Amino acid sequence: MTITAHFAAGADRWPDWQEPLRAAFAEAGLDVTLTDSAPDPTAVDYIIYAPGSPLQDLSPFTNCKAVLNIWAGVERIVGNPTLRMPLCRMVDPSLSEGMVDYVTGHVLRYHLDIDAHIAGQDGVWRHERVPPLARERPVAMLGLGALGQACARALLAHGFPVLGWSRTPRDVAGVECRAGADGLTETLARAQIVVTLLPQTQETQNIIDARALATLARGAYLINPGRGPLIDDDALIAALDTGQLAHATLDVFREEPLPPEHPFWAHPRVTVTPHIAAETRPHTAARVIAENIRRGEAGEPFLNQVDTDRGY
Ligand code: NDP
Ligand code: OXD
Repeated sequence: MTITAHFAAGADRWPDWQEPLRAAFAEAGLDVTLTDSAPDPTAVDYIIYAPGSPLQDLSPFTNCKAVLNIWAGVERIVGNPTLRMPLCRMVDPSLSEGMVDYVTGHVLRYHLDIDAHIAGQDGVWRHERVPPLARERPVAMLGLGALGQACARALLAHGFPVLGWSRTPRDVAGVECRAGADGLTETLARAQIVVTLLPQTQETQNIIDARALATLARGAYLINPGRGPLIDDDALIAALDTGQLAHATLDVFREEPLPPEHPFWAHPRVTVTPHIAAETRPHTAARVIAENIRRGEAGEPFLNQVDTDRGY
């Protein structure tokens, strides 16, 4: 029997996704009718979804077996009251590789003080800036999920001590893992660079607030590719202004695109990147979608199913 998959992840993405999805379905031996329009919502078995989709009312999709999100983050769909079917998020090898590159690149930029050399190329031979070794520079990884663990492993391979923090206790080889509120304070107190790879939930809002920033060693660095609301923006600017925090690299914001008048753009101690830390790549992610459809049809548990009560 033919399976119907409705691509509701945005008209702009349809050209890039059609071919990889069809190829992945064929590779998985699935007979799928893939459509970007759903004249009869009751005939749809799976919805392929992205945040910001024009599709917000899922209630007509009465026979839909799952919503398959092509993003890792689900904060813009998880609370949708019409979501009555399972929701799966994206865990994709290319997404993880992209995030590893982004995080490693920005950690090394801070660690080696690359900015000082670029800005200080003025004909004066200054030899005073010898960086510590990576093994002398603890990095905190807030969030030890698919992306946090991949980044932690890459940083460990470079020699950085990694301090990990998660909601429930985790055991990640080589990482000093902590959980809970006390665990956060202990983690931050020892870190020189903090990376936030947490989902946006009620519990993680403003996790980096004035108190958290004050817990850090003076002159620490922050890299946030997680979500904007993890950070209290005013507290962050205050910490940067006093030098408590030396610099922040921010990829995600409460409002995206970041408005031109937002103080982060002009702040000398902030680097803004336009939500480009990691992108879902259709050729690898289509296989994850196909595998979840195969599982749905075989009555097997879905991969990466979101716990809607937990919010991620
Ligand atoms: P996962 O769901 O795999 O991991 C989330 C981690 O955060 C888990 O370790 C989880 O703890 C931890 N966590 C959740 N809530 C809390 C809490 N209240 N206190 C402490 N720890 C908590 O997510 P991913 O690693 O796949 O992705 C993380 C986030 O990265 C996404 O939600 C998205 O927001 C962002 N992202 C950003 C991209 C970009 O381009 N900027 C691209 C892709 C993702 P536990 O292990 O106990 O469950
Ligand atoms: C994601 C993202 O959640 O790109 O996948 O932010």
